[in-house]
Amino acid sequence: MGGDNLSAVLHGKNDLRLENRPIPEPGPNEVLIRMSQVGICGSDVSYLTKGYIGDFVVKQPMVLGHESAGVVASCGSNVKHLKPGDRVAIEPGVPCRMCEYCKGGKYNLCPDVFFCATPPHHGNLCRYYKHAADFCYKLPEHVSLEEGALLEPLSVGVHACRRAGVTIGSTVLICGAGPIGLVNLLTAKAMGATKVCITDIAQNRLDVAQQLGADHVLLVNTGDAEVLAKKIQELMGGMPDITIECSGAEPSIRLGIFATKSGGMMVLVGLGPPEIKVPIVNAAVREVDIRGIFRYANCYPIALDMIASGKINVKPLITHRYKLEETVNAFETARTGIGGAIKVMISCE
Ligand code: NAD
Ligand code: 572
Ligand code: ZN
Repeated sequence: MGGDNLSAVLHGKNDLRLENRPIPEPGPNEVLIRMSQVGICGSDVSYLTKGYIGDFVVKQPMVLGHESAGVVASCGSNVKHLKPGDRVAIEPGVPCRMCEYCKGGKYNLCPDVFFCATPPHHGNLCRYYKHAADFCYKLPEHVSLEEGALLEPLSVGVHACRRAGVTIGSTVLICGAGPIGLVNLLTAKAMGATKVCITDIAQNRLDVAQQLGADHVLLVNTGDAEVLAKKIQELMGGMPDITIECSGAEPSIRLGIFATKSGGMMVLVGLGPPEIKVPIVNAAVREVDIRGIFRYANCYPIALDMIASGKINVKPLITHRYKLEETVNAFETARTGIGGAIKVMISCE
């Protein structure tokens, strides 16, 4: 215990402090990790600027950060597959392992999950952090710690595209070109989608999407969704088989339903207001299935293999880099999106 463990602690709305905390002791099935790279997620920014997301309220000081990778410093007595010095990506959600969801393999639906930087659990934007060893994935030498941290948002893309049924020849509409829309773009292309169209209300985000391989981009507004759906059909040469909604905005979800081909699938990734008005009868009578996703399960190994094999390149998502000591500036960049920020990465070394 004791020692230097500088940590980015959120004390409440707009009250982020860098503080020294005790270095934790790993349990028998845990590893102590010297943190290296932590990406800032939109949820970290929401906790900072609003103090809550939905029912999850910051009521006590909480260390931020859940997109992370580091180096194993020490191992608990039962840990066999890792050793000090190993570079690992950290899967931030550790479930109970005992409930029907965990036993059935859908451990993302476990009601008793520990998830980094979701109140009341601490995250890992700090120098030292302990974690369940089996939720740490050793990185091959040629995969960087930054890429290790990006396995987290990439896993959201992998889970969404799998639930959407993206396959060779799929035509896909992605709504919203933030980090999550972009990892879905990369994943859908890697899974064989032949045409991917992406929308946003911000042209600079569409420019990035185009550089990352989007076949079509469409600058949308909050106007008539049926008119926009027609535009997408014209642009793509047909209605998309699949829509992956990554903004959470009501007009975009409405557009997603109208745009998707009859018999197709829309996956809701973006989470906005809890209740919204959508053309549900249109979806029903055209047999457009609507699915949600909640984080991911069993996706880290796939995301890692996609990066290690060169099938997906997430490096261009990183637009800004800061040191742990510069965390407040890093969050300001992430919050404002200044300088075309997509993924802001913090080095804890
Ligand atoms: P972000 O805010 O950076 O990106 C959202 C993008 O949507 C922005 O570029 C914004 O300009 C765009 N947008 C807003 N209104 C739009 C509209 N009408 N049409 C098209 N685009 C529009 O956020 P992000 O980090 O990319 O995350 C996206 C969403 O995914 C968030 O709602 C987040 O909470 C959610 N998310 C959900 C899960 C899950 O498990 N379901 C996991 C991770 C993230
Ligand atoms: O990387 C995981 C992740 N999940 C997000 C957002 C950002 N990053 N989700 C959106 C918010 N929900 S939630 O259920 N919640 C705050 C726990 O509203 C989780 C998924
Ligand atoms: Zn996140």
